[in-house]
Amino acid sequence: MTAHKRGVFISFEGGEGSGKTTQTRALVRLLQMLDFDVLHLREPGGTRIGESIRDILLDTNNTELSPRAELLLYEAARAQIVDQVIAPAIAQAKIVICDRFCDSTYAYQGFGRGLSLDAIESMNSFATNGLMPDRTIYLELPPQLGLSRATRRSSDRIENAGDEFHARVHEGFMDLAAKYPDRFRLVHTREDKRDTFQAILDEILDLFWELDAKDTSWLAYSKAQELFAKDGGARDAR
Ligand code: Z5A
Repeated sequence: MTAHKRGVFISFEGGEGSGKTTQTRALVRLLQMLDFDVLHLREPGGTRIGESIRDILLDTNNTELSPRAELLLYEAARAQIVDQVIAPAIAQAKIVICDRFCDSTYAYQGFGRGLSLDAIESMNSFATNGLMPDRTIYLELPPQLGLSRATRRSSDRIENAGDEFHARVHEGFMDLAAKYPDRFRLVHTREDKRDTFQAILDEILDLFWELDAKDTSWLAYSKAQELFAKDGGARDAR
């Protein structure tokens, strides 16, 4: 394994169909090829309890779920994954790649559902125990385009929330990009998945310099080409 002293936590955010799954899989695979100890997680989920909460949250039958109950369920799943998986992994100097984290709550429950942003920020901080990603990659894509990609498969409760809801969510993410420019990096989703991947690598390289990982050859564009050439992407490590 590549030696480093502390873990790195990177989250991915974006609307539906923005390519988070595609890009996180490729990144995890690249880091594994370079011998890093990597965990690939998703929110809500990533633990047995979190996956049960996920089922409740995404179940299209749960139309009566109130916005505040929805918020509390996302935060409960988050507290569980932080305590059970993320905090111990960071302490063991692992690399954690998480598909969504508390910024999704700010955008979906705050801007989307209209719940108090102050309340959400303090609940996020309670659920995470103050553990925030070192870097967040926001894959920006116009909501309509992302939804049309995502709903090619069967859609879930949040995807069904309507165009105006998803436009507000997009606005929420843009608000975060303006508020936290150091952590929250906007990457425009390109037509070519490999170009998007390269843009992501450009936004996270400095984190690996800090780990004393001297071999930066992994940034070579040819590596990204190679990754996407195999199986059209990378295997699911979650
Ligand atoms: N949620 C919330 O409300 N509050 C919270 O606090 C949290 C979450 C944490 C979780 O759903 C839901 O919970 C989510 C937010 C809400 N809302 N919804 N719905 P999820 O985890 O099941 O789904 P998702 O996070 O929205 O992801 P997704 O729909 O699966 O999409 P994705 O992972 O971003 O994209 P993808 O699967 O990689 O790509 C989608 C398709 O596009 C696929 O066919 C790809 O091959 C294709 N693709 C990818 N990149 C490209 C490019 N560059 N060009 C063309 N086509 C592409």
